[in-house]
Amino acid sequence: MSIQDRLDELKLKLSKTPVNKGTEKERAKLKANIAKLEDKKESHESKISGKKGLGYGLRKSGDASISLVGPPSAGKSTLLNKLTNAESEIGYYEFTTLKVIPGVLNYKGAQIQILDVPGLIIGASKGKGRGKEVLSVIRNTDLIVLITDYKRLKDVKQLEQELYNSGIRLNQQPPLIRLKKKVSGGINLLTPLKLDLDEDTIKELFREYGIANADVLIRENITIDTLIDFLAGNRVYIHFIEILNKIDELSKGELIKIKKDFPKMTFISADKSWNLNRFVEQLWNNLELMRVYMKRIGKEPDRKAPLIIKIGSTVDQVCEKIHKEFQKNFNYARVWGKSAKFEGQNKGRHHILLDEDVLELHFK
Ligand SMILES: Nc1nc2c(ncn2[C@@H]2O[C@H](COP(=O)(O)OP(=O)(O)O)[C@@H](O)[C@H]2O)c(=O)[nH]1
Ligand SMILES: [Mg+2]
Repeated sequence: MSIQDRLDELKLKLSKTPVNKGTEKERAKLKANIAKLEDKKESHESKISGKKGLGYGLRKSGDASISLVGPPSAGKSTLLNKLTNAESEIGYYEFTTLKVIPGVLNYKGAQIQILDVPGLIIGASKGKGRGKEVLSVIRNTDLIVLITDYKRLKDVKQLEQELYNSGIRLNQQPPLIRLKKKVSGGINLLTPLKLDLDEDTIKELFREYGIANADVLIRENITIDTLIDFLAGNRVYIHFIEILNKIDELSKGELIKIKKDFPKMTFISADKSWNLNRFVEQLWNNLELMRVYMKRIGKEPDRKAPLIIKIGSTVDQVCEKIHKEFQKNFNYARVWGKSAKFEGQNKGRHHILLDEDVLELHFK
């Protein structure tokens, strides 16, 4: 029996299993087996085609990367050209963009790579088109922007499903689970919460993934699916923004109606440059980046060239980003700005910086 036959069989069985407390353990087992087979199929197929992780031979560059996806002719190329230095071909026909085109958006001193990724189509996660390659590009970016127009609003849910099927979790945090494997003693479950899932079901899922002995700390009300995500270990958690383009073609009444049905969507006209500033600000906020101005002793910092780093980073992480030697030889830092109680305050390596802080490093 092929992997696919086995998968179809299990999926049929799952669809016939009623959803209630009594069938929880059975459903958990079925779902785990389905997830494992999907992963097995995936690695099997990529072995056959001999393809490695990143498709299209693309390299990451800049401080962060964004993938721009959506149905053909939604306006991906138009938007990319408005936001970046890229020259992405704009066409009246579908499938004008056959390869991924990168551009760089310069914003607040950061260089943000935006990739025009055309091939995310319905069926991509099953390998339709160059689906697998396309998904592996998307997987490696920091933010996904899905662009559509009023004619293709119904595609949104399906494209989200394609991303989900390929192990990409949108606007979701990794499950709050800590696992410490042991050699004996069974599964020892610890949680400060009252969980909806039965302890038995949870243990069964761990066993399905070959973990028989471990201390497990669970700090959120997990579901079968989020626990499988954790156990599978190859899921990625990426920020996600949905935009509706071509609002210049809509009446006020039509817009109001769509806004009601899709409250989370951002409305733009790439062609007319409507709402693009707000949209770029939204990109920046979702990337969760901040600026740190490095200062040499006795000199003014260069405010045009910030170091771009994740929000919540420490002095130590800044050192690491600049040079390993900096991290090794660090003595203390002086900090100006929002995270300092007074100008030029002395801080240690674990100090958490805030946006637009000025940082002066002192070494041993
Ligand atoms: N009315 C209108 N047309 C747009 C807008 N943005 C893009 N278009 C048009 O939509 C068509 C497809 O655009 P393109 O950027 O090539 O879409 P892509 O296939 O997603 O890259 C072109 O004819 C564009 O001129 C917009 O904001 N308003
Ligand atoms: Mg295009």
